[in-house]
Amino acid sequence: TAPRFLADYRPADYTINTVDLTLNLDDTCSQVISELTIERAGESQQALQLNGEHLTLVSLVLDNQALSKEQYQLTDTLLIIPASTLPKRDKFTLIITTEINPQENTALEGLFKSGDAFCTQCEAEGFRRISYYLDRPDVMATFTTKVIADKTLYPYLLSNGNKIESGEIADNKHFVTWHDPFPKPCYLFALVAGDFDLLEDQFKTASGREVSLEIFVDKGNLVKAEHAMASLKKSMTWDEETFGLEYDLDIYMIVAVDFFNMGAMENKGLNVFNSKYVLADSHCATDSDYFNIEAVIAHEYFHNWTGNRVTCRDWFQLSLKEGLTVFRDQQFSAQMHSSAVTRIQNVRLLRSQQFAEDAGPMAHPIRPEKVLEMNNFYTLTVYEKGSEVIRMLHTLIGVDKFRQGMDLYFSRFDGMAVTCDDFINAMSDASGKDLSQFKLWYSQSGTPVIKAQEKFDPKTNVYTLTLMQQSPVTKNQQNPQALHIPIKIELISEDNVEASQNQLLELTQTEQSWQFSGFSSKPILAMLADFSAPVKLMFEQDNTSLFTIMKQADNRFCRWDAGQKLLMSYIHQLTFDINYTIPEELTNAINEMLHSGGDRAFLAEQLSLPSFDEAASLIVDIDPIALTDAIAVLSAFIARGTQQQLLASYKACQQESSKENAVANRALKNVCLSYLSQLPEYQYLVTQQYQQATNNDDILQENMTDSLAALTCSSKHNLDDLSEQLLHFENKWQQTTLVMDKWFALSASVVSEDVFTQLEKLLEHPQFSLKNPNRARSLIGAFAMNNPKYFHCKTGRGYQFLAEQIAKLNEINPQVASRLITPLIQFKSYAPVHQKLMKAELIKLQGLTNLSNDLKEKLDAALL
Ligand code: BAL
Ligand code: ZN
Repeated sequence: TAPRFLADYRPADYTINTVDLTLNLDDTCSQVISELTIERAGESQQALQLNGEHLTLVSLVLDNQALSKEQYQLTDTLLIIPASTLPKRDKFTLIITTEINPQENTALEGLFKSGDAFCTQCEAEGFRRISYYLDRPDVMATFTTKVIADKTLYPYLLSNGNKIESGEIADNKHFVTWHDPFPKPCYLFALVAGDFDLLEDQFKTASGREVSLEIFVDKGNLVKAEHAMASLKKSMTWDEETFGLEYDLDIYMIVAVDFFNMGAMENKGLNVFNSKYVLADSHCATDSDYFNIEAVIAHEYFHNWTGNRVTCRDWFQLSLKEGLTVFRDQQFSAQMHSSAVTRIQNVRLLRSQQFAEDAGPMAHPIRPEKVLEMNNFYTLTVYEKGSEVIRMLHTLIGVDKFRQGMDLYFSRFDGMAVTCDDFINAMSDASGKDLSQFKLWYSQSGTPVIKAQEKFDPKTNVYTLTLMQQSPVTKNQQNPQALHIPIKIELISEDNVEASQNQLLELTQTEQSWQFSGFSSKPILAMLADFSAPVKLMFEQDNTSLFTIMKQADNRFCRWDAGQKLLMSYIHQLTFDINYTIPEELTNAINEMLHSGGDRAFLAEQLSLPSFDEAASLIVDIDPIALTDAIAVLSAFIARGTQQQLLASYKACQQESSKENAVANRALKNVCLSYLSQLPEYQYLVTQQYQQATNNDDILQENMTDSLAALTCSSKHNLDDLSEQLLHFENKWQQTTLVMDKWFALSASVVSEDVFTQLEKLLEHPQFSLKNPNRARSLIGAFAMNNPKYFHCKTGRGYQFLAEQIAKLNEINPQVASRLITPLIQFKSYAPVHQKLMKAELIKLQGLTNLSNDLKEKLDAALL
């Protein structure tokens, strides 16, 4: 297959107005009858070319006439009906009957079996595995779907829209017919059939309409759906209050399934979710699971307007709906929780993963220009950087104008498939702001670097700040232009707090200066308040200034960031010289922070060291072993120098019983534990916490966050109790799939040479299967992402293990294989010995027979 280009977009020659689907479900041979009303939109000599893959065509009927094989052509990917076969009329009907094999569909695109249930995943291009269709988002049709299946095995038959008919038929079968009144692209089609427990609730919209809310989960899991239901109702209220957006159907359904490539999918009225983002109770889910469930429920709900009511013209525009919807879910989470902590976590993800992607071989603008496999572009760049771009817009025009822009966007484009430019134009028209330069964020890739220089003239008391910007030059981007970048700064006046200033600077040129007065001495600059732009900052600041920012900046993000910068500078030093003497001013400052207390969730973030990936994204020619050692040495230094305070904080958090602060208390407590667990004299705390949280006589005291935190300490430091704890945990949770995922991840993250023997055993574990994406990710992904010391070990064994699993997954599930290859294709960031070993594995993979497009695209880019 050849790549597709944004520049080649042209509207479809035909549109489809209505789709009448009948699906007769069977494990190995489901029959799909699709009756389409089609209308010619282009020239009459154009053939009708419908996409279709892995389908068995049974029959084709055009305007009531069966077509013979001579009247059409079939390829592996297309059904072509030439103009000579088509009627001269502009409108005609086509009835296509196909057969598919859901059981064999391990790629989990189209119709597949997840355990005992049937379900679908059509975004981006999965509908073509269900029936021949114009599988592109700008073809929008009204769907009526009749689902037929065995009534004992599949009591629930679900699809999009409202239920209009149901009944029983011969052979113990029944059917339900659904009608979705909103025209939609086929990527939003969904079908689920199975036997579930159902959690029901109601929501009354602002205009007074009653909506039924239904969450379907595996039998026995009803209680675990309550948090998801509460999150859904919060999301519905938030979107009404924040953007005036109401839900539009009479029913909103969510189904949780165990086999799913993505986190969740926003199909109209029938979201299908990875069970990981639905099921929770405090015994089996951590605080971050709770947070993520709420965020993903919100994200999919928000898509009903940003994605479904207004959708994408073509897949290059994916960030139109994803960047915007991530921004919306981030704003929602920030309001539901601590805004500073939420923002810090957004930024951690961006800096650790998206910056690496943007510096690697698959770097692409948030609106890509060339795509071989669309599934490869559900990326951190399109989602997270895409959200940062929307956030910058929000910063530049302000909250009120942003809302007016959203209103205008919906009034212009409701029911349409549009482009990123359409969105920006609505924002520009509503706000009066010229956003023409801002649009470059959509077409340039790479993380821009901002250099800052400052000057203070003691004679005039004028402070001058000069900013320079440079976006990366790459093979695909020879001549990047200056971007329009909002830079929020804070100038801290140490001697006169009144004189401190907060400013929003609009950097639009390659180099630009601003002058500020009103200071009696040089102010201290805190850059990028709230992380106002997704950029890398090059600005040398001495430790004294960083300590001042940590203590005095208004903006909590700046306080946190100054601390991280300081910690990063020590990590950097230690990578060159592991015996570098870390100054005690660091432990003094941490002792002081712990002593003075304050917001514990924020303190937990301040105390958390930059992760391996965050640190790696700031280093060139990474020596991964030196980097893991440097982080470990810094961590142990902090532990030794602050142990009394850590212990006091640990105990204070443990004793605090207030339910409101429980999450923040656990966050701080577990950061303290992770430091203390490095010192032998405190390792009893890990044992104690594990016991209390996992093996308590009072089951109400058991808590997964605490249990997992203790186990993580054991696994990270390979403590004596580790194997006993892992065995206990495994026995306790063997029936609970999502917790077993955590067990596999922990087992793969053990920092010990023995991990390779363990990995082989884990692959043979009766509960392990590469066919389940969560399982594959929990073992292979956790090893490659969370165990840098052994993934990057000098023998190359870690790289080899990953490549071997990817080779197997290439046959089973190319999407999962393609996600997991990420750390290997970023080989150019590493020191030459590692590069060589990683590259050798990539070359082997490139030689696979049956290499999927998903892997091919990434391997070709990496090895170019
Ligand atoms: N549209 C794919 C899943 C998501 O972003 O919500
Ligand atoms: Zn999304």
